[in-house]
Amino acid sequence: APTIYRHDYQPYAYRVKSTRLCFELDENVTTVVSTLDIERTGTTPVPLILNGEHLELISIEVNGSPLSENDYRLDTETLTLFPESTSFSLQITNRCKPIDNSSLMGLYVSGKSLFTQCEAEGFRRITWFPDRPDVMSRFTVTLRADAKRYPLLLSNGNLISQTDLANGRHEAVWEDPHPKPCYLFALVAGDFDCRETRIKTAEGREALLQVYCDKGDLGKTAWALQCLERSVRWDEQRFGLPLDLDRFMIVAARDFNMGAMENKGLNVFNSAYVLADPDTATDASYEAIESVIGHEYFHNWTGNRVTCRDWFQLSLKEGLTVFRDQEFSADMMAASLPEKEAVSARAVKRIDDVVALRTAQFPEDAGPMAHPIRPESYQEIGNFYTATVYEKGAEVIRMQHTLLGEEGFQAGMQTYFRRHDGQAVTCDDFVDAMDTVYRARNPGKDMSVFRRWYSQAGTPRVNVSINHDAANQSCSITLSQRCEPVGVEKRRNPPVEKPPLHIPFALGLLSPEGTPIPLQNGSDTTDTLVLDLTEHTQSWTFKNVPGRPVPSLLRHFSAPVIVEYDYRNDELALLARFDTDPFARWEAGQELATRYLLAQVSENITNNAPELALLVETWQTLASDDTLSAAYLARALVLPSERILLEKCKPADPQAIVAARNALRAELGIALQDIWQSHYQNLSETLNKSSYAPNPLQAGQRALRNCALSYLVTGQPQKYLDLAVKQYEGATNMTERMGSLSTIVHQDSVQTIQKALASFYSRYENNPLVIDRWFALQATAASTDVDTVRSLMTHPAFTMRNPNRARALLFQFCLNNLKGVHSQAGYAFWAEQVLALDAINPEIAARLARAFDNWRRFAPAYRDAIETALKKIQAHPTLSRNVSEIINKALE
Ligand code: HT7
Ligand code: ZN
Repeated sequence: APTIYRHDYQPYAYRVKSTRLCFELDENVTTVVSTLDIERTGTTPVPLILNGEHLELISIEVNGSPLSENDYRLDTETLTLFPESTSFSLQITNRCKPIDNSSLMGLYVSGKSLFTQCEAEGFRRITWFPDRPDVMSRFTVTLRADAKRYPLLLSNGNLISQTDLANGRHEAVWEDPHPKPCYLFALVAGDFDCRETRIKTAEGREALLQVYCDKGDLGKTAWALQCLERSVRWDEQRFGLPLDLDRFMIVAARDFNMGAMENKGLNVFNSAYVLADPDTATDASYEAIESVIGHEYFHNWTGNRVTCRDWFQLSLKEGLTVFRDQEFSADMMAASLPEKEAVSARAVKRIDDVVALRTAQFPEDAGPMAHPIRPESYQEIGNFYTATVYEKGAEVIRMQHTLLGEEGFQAGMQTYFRRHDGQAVTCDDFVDAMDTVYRARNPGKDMSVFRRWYSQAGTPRVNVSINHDAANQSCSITLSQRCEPVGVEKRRNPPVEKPPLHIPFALGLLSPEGTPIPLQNGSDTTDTLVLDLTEHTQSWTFKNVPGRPVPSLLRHFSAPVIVEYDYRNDELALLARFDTDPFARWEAGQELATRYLLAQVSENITNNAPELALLVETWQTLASDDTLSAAYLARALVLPSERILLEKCKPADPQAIVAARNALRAELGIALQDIWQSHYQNLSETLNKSSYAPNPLQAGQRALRNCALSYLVTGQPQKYLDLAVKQYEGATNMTERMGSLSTIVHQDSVQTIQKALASFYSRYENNPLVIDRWFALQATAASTDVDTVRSLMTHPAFTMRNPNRARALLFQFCLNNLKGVHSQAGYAFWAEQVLALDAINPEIAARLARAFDNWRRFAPAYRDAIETALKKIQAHPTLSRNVSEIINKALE
């Protein structure tokens, strides 16, 4: 497949002033008539190139006259015309086959309904069009379909008319007043229930908010509608951005490749991010729904009103919108709690986001798919909806927020919208807006060094050294940054020179007794100072530091970097006990546990390993600290995940990681039995006093209660398994039920496991989202191996064609069951499933294909077996462009 380069960008040679689409919808064969009002931008004639794939051409007319085959060129991916005049009307009639479309890109069938997914390049599967985000057009859409099968016909914008037609068909006409690129086009046709509310926007406009779902699911849409209304309010209040539509619709789809899609005024969602009630959704699902609904809604400004010039700029909308949804969730959590708890609620959200970044993005940035947040090249854009573009992209926005402060950042956003509303722009345009404000507020400084974050891949390392001068009571801190070559850079000769980045590095100092040392900041003092690291090495000196301090580093994770500082173990224990920054405090405990666990795995890292006793003591101190919220404790007391540990283990030894982590969980379960029991007891009493609500306070309490249960059962299964069974049987909500079921499934009593799984299945057999959980739980269970997964694949409820189901069983096994998958049989199974999925849905297959991206880091026996499996995939004769890009890069 050809490689597309960012530097080859050329503006499109034509404008599409208006687009009229008329659909004769039918799941077998849909006919599309597209009428485009086209104008050339330059003075000399140039070919008009339109994208189109898997389409059947019926006719082409220019200004009402049919073209003959000699007048155009048609190949598998493009239709080329040779217009002489500067402006003309082009009408194309074509057919497509929704029923045969298993890729879920373009127009496809889900259940009995029809949906579209056009981002990034799905519109070309509907009709021929300039399928690129910088071609914006005003859309009018006519939908015709059988009135019984498809009573609801939805598209973007405003409903202009609805008419009954002959032969039991009907028609709806929609007009979107906002010019948009075709990736934001959507249609939905089907029979749905709808929950709605009318609101008045801050500008005084009336707007209708609607959530559509399959018949029978209406009872599970209340939370989604609340989240939508809260999103509207939050964007008005914090960003001053109003809803610009009379009607905003969300439709839940069972079959969907990603989380959701921000089509203008008609968001299509994976039903997993819409449907919730206490009996079927966990606290984590409620939280995820809030965040995804916020995310898609916030795209209305950051993505739709101002969109991307080309797909290399994807982070322009995705990084910014993830930052906005993270802040939305943090504000929502904090708002529901008293002020004291609000600080820790924000820290909990930050911890969760950083864990997600380290789980998915750090490995990506160290592997064969490493790319800057604004990639330089790609073969298949679908492969670049990555943790780097999204999550690291959000960190890059967050650093700009840190450099400018809330007020300065909002001023930068206003500048951005003032300059670019209604345009398709670049990441540089965004930073230009922020830089204008930054320069005005920081004379003599600019963001030129900061911009390198957009073009440099790899996770930078910041090395910290401290020099304390006891005589002068001063302390100097030296920060040095470096970023190793990653991905293709490793093979460059001469080696790539990576210039320094602008890293806002938040730091505090603690006395050897654990009290905060005030740091001079201009004429004030502060506990936390943000240092501007812009060179390879810089030093700062602090006065009035009597003893050698313990540094609290990268507070609130102020930059997406890895910190290197040679802490003594007792210093980490001190930070875990006393640090006033909740993020750095959590980090210290996790680092202590990581050191202990890695030392169990590899004999050569024993020089700085803590004693088990220090770990137990630290966990005990944390678990008994009643100033900490339950939600925070649940994060602080859980050990670093297997995947995060694997990332730090050299060479990576998955089976040893699993064994070491389980052993430590059992040790802590036994050693702190009394504390776990008392938490379990107290939290049960507290939770029993009120009915279920998906609020952060209760969610934290349930999380800590499940954490305590899991430690108890892991430590002494014979003594505490009954407690888990009791919780399972008496559960009044899904969080309790899943917490206990997952504890049951991860121990050894086969009979208890089978009984609980059977009861769960029969209770929820008609709820697909819960059956996904049932598959996922078994996929990750300690006893599950390839044979178990194969047998689950023969279950009548399993299908590869539904992405949620494939993710629940295959992805969960391959990505999150290290014990089960890391064997020759596991890798062979993975290769087989990548190929099977590729024939159905290349976007999904390519994601599974990335499971062992970092195979070269593994210990030799694992490495060789993964290489064999990768080569098997590579040798397959009909790989999609998606999978072949991933596998070729992995083997390069
Ligand atoms: N902007 C949306 C991207 C998306 C997508 C991309 C490729 C294939 C299917 C897809 N579905 C949605 C999602 C978002 O970031 O909001
Ligand atoms: Zn997005």
